[in-house]
Amino acid sequence: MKKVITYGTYDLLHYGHIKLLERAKALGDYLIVGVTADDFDKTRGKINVRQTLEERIAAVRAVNIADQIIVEQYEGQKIDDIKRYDVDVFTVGSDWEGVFDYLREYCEVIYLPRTQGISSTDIRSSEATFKIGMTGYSSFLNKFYKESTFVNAVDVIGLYSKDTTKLSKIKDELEFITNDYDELLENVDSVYIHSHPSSHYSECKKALLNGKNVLCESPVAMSSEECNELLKIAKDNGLTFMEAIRTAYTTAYSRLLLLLKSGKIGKVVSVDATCTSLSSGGDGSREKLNRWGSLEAWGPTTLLPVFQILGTDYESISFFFLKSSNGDYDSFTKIDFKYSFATASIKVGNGVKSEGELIISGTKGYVYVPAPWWKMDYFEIRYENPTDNKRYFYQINGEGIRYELVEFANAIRRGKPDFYIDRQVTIEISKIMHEFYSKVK
Ligand code: C2G
Repeated sequence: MKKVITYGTYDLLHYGHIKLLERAKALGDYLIVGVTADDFDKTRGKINVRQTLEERIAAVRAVNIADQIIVEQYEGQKIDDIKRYDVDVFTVGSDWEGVFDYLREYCEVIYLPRTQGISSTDIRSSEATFKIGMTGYSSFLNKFYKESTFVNAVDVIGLYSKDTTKLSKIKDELEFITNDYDELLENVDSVYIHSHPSSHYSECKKALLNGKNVLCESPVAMSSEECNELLKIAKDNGLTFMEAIRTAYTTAYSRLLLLLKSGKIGKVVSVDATCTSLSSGGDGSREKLNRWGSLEAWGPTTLLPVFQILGTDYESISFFFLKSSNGDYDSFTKIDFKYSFATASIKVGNGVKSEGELIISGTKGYVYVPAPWWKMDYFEIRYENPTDNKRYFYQINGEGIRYELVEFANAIRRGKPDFYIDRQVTIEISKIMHEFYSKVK
């Protein structure tokens, strides 16, 4: 029996895929199809895959050409599979011409002509593309715009800003720039808000009341009342309202949460998160409009693991903060939480430097995430006996912004909130902002 193997993502299965499978089958008597796992696709840069692995396997199975379906999970697996299944022929479309010649050492390699005129990318791009307008002035928007070019379903076309001095990189890329928020809203269907935190609530509210989907940097509001109001407007109008803490959308961070919930380090008794920089938030300029307090700049990022791991039912909270030399904002803040079963501490600085690590302590071991943990691609689970230590690595591109945008587009398309950040966490972050800044200001 002549065995043939081929691999693919097979997203949104189309006739180009089917013709490939038919010709692959005709090369022998038994066809094995390797469908790529979600993580594997993300690792190799395919972040726009619309369907889950289960859906893609079901679609391949439904066309009844494959004799066996396996999952491709890691780099180099093809060699293992060819040996494991005693394969005679590896085949793939001609768009991969030459890439798999190294497999000739193990089996025959045949590249089949790719079917012209159809691709999953074309299908995805032909569907709704969301027109996004950005708000803000930080140089971070240059990065956000660049990241958006990797995401099929979104077009960042406009910017509302009162100060574009730091945005020269994207001025020529955008269809329009305006200092009139109404004009921005008239020309887009979604907004990404990265203005000063004190403007988030008003900008979110206006966008939502104008029927726009909103992706807003955290904190989305500076009080739980304002936050609840925004959530209600979004719900009542069937709009997507998503909090942009990009850490939440990285593979490493979401896998870390799953490992913790599965008891890998026993009961979590402490979460310690530190984020500092010397000029984060509004480009570090100090005039009133742009200066960001340490908690405004880094609070949401550090509070995310605290609330997602320990919950929001802490018994007590205490603040320590230092003001900047000119006295008008918090340059360093430490917040301690006491739970009935655990403790947590965040340290944030804007104008203060420290080691930006995340340490999660447990009754069986602990998690160590090195700086800059908030754009993690690597973490360790450490135990009493170092030989039991485990290391995890998940490729990340662009700090997680593109994955956040993919989830935003998916949430709009699905018509229901993303499941990465629980609404209670969003509300609690806004509440902490109010409690803290009513003390500081
Ligand atoms: N294909 C084709 N014609 C098209 C589109 C795709 O012949 N119009 C072929 C591809 O060449 C590939 C298979 O269909 O052999 C699946 O394509 P994709 O789902 O796009 O996955 P891809 O990542 O290209 O698969 O490691 C090998 C890769 O996984 C190959």
